[in-house]
Amino acid sequence: MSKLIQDHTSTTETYIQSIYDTVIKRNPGEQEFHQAVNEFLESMAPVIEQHPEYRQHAVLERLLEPERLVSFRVPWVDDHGQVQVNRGFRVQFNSTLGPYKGGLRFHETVNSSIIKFLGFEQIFKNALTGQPIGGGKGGSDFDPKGKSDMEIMRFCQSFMTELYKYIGSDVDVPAGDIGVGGREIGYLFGQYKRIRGGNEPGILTGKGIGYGGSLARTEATGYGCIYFLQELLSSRGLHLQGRRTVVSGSGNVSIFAMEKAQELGAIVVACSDSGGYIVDPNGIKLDTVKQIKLVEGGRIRDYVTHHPEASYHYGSTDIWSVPCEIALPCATQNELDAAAARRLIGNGLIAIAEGANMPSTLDAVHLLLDNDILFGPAKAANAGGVAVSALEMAQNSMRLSWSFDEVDDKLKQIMQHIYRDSVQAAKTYGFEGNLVAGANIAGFRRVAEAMLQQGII
Ligand code: NDP
Ligand code: 2IT
Repeated sequence: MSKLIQDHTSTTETYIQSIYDTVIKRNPGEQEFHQAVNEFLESMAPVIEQHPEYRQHAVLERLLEPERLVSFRVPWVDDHGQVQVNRGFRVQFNSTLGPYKGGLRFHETVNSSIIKFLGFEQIFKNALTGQPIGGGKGGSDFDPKGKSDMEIMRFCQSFMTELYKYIGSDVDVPAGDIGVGGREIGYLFGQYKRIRGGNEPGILTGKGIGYGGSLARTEATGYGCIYFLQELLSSRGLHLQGRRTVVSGSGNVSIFAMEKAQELGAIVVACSDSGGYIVDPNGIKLDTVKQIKLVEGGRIRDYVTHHPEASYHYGSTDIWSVPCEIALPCATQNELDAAAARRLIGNGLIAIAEGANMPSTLDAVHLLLDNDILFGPAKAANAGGVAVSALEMAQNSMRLSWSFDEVDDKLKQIMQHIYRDSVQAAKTYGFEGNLVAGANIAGFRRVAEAMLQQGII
């Protein structure tokens, strides 16, 4: 038995601090992972006090250690005949509620810290959806920018040639994330099928509609984020209609968040990519953004050549200087810091819903909550993507497919449930109005209860 469990006299705070210290010691230099754990542990004291059995059974200690982390070499040959070597990862963080589930990220910044922070958050996000899925994440430091279609294909094939050993429809089910969309999932799926010699649609989600994908999965994260935002706003009797909105990024999550926000009457005035941001005071023309980013694979600055009334500004994080009432960070982690939060508050911000994972720094989160800004944390607000992934798995198991509206209705209901559960958990544990804590606690309680039932594993 660990010293922590025997030491009943130490206060809850000391106990939680000691857990955090162990995480730092065991995962040196992994700042993003430390940050995600820190934010989570800030919500845990009242839960641990009300449920001494969690401490007794070392639930937190076990949760913080991934069940498994694999890292592997991904060799591939580029269009010039040169051999390239990347590093692949899969973290299988927690399988209490179901098969490991979570996306694959292809981006040059990927390392074990990024994968572990994403995998850790995924556990609670997935629990919040109410679907039977555990938490995992993976990816590679491969940079898809500027690569030809054939290079992407060869990379995906090499990646899957190693990854296939660790996944399966009842074991671990990857999907997309930054740099991994429908095209990459197709190549990954094809290679898995070729290696295994059988068609197992349940091994990946985000598949093409023609071979086992679910309608509305492409839209799910962005739409879900807006459904969550609607709940947040309606708690104060507010609506999206006519609200000036800024959405960072111009990828999968951002584009469909903009689409649903516009459908509900919001005026989206700015969006970005990693190079900079555009401002269109008359409202972003989404067809142009889709053409540039989804069809041509171009840069967001190209927008101004189509719409000269818009302006382009270098530097993506300055997007938060654009005045707005609604801010939706939908690009990447730590893209919204305390200075940005201060500027947004000064410019009349009402609400934030996080489409990206951990887009706000911890200082920014504290500032926004202290200033009574409606705040939809990532684990809750962007859970719509993985929720519809779970619906894709369900359709694959039944060998049938639901209509777009059926899936969209289920998504809406799931987002409303997540909102209600987070509000309720915050209230029960003394964090009323703080959905960061509410989402952490609601997700954690579901996992912790099932962990107790499954014994010390
Ligand atoms: P995409 O690859 O489709 O789009 C990513 C967007 O963010 C692009 O506009 C990209 O710009 C920008 N971006 C990426 N990295 C950076 C960076 N370091 N600095 C500034 N901008 C950056 O990814 P998704 O839309 O799928 O993912 C966006 C976020 O949403 C991520 O945090 C992801 O983890 C999260 N998420 C995704 C889900 C999904 O279903 N896809 C589900 C839940 C969360 P550029 O084009 O220049 O690279
Ligand atoms: O961060 C996320 O929730 C995702 N990238 C989606 C994961 C999934 O399995 O659909």
